[in-house]
Amino acid sequence: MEKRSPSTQEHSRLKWVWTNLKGRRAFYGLGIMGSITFNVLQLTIPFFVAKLIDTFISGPDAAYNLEHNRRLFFIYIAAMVGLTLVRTVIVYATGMIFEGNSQWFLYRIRNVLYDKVQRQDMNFYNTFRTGDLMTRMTGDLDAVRHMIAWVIKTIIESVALYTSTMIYFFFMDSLLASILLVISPLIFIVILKFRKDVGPKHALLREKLSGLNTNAQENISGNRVVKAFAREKYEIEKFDRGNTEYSETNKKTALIWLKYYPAIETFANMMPIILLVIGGFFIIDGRLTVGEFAAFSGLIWAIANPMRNLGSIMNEFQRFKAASAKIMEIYYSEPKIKDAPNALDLPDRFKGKVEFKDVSFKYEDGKLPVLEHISFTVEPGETLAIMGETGCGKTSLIHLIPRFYEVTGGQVLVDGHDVRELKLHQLRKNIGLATQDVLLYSDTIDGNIAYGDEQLPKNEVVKFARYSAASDFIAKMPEGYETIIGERGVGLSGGQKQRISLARALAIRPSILILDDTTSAVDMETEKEIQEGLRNLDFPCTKIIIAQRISTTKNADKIMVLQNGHIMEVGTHEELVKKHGYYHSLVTLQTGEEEFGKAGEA
Ligand code: DUT
Ligand code: MG
Repeated sequence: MEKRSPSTQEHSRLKWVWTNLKGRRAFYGLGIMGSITFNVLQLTIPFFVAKLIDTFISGPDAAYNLEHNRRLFFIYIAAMVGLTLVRTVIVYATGMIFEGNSQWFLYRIRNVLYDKVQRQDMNFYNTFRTGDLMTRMTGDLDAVRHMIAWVIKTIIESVALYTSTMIYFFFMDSLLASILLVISPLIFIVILKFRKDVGPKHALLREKLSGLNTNAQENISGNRVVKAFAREKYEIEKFDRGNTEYSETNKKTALIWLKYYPAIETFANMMPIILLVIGGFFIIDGRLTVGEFAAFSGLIWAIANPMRNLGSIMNEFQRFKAASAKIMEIYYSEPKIKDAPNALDLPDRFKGKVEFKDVSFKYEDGKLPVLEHISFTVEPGETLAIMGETGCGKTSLIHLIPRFYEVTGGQVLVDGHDVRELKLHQLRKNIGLATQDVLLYSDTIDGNIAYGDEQLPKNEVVKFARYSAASDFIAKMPEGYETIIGERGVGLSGGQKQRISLARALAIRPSILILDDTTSAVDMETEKEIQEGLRNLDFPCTKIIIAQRISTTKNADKIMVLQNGHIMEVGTHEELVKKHGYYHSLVTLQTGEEEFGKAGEA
């Protein structure tokens, strides 16, 4: 297995954040400096208040100073007003910096994640569920943004405020400061215990949310199945259960804090009491001035609040931890199928030769091999038809040509080159694929057909629609080619969707056209029209067509019948009919030319 997630240590998470702030680090640093400055400046008011009290109100020279030192009085007042203004400007600016940077980070990471998800190979999509990926790109990302905008800011503020206040306290009276300091470790012990309790809850909470989103997403996109089976009530109840669980987990997480909160609050509230009692004695002893006492009590919140904040900081930090692990998993994921370092550069149009050399294939999560010892060649311009009962490996086989999956044995060659040696982009640009489950975008019909080539002129779009026998029904649509078709093409019949998907595959003028059961839902008459269209394409093209109908396959240059991942029969229509094997029995069944008994025998 590929290693998808890096170290889960906290420091590596923060390092990841720091790495991704590249380009904004100086700006972010400015925000941090601003936060520190603002919090140190918080000390100035109590500092000047202490000076005012000791100089003009309760000091020994108070009366004299009040009479003869008025200027000093006004200087103190002006300094207080001025510093308050400066603080306001700083707090505004730092708020903007933190918010701006966090939004910038969010934007950047969201783009990276989208890019990563886009480039993943099929296996990734088999592993991750859409709802979970959506949770990562929304809720989890927001938790990380919150870390940058709020948590880090609050940590810095708390540390700056606490430290500077403590230094100031020691400066005024080291004994009183030391007594107040003793409370801090007690709060720390409580917070560390809280962290141990709440961490796993956040991981669980995140899982529950992802489950809820996945459930909602699958239901909304699968609403037709729900309706068809009249399972609305069941689905609503199922969602309700998930919702209740999520809500309960949320409550439990919040309750954990309530368990620790009283202890923290008690310790924090002890500070003013200690100050009052011991500070009072110190004033009586003349050890402390009234002004200093006022400064102590005016700033006692500045050491109590950071302690109180520790709880929310720890809580948010745990949320960040759970969310960032999920984001980093995608962030560091690498598609396994990618260009070889020395991939061939073949910018020209491919000729369209396809060759399988003793190919074997097994899905990563599957036990049994899906394809074994498959060898065949399709020359440029030829048509290969693939038949075989459901589950025999037809779709798996054609998915190896655009290298959606890697072979487990043998080689797939296009134009004589192993597909692993080709640039993925060039390889896939040369292949037009109409997949078995048609997925159309919520866009106009024109936009859907021109998906692979945005520059495609309108008349060309119409031409490709004509090749795929879609032009007639499109002309009858209310707004013709400009008609918007819904998500997954709601509003079109199965056969209509298939024809648009065929036109889309043709519109890139592929050297290799692969059709996976693309005409299964159209009537015989329309199918004939499509075959006519495919014969008259105005560009050379190798065709590989999976189909169940003899009428689709009989004109192919080569027909290959798969069974259980092996080639059972291969040849032209005439050759295979003579063989009296599986193909012959299909002919019998589908045309009714021969009596039932003979077919059964084959
Ligand atoms: N299979 C997997 N994982 C996948 C797809 C398929 O294990 O992601 C298995 C199911 C099946 C085998 O591979 O047993 C072959 O599947 P494939 O889709 O290739 O069969 P098919 O010939 O295209 O069947 P159908 O005619 O129903 O489309
Ligand atoms: Mg299939």
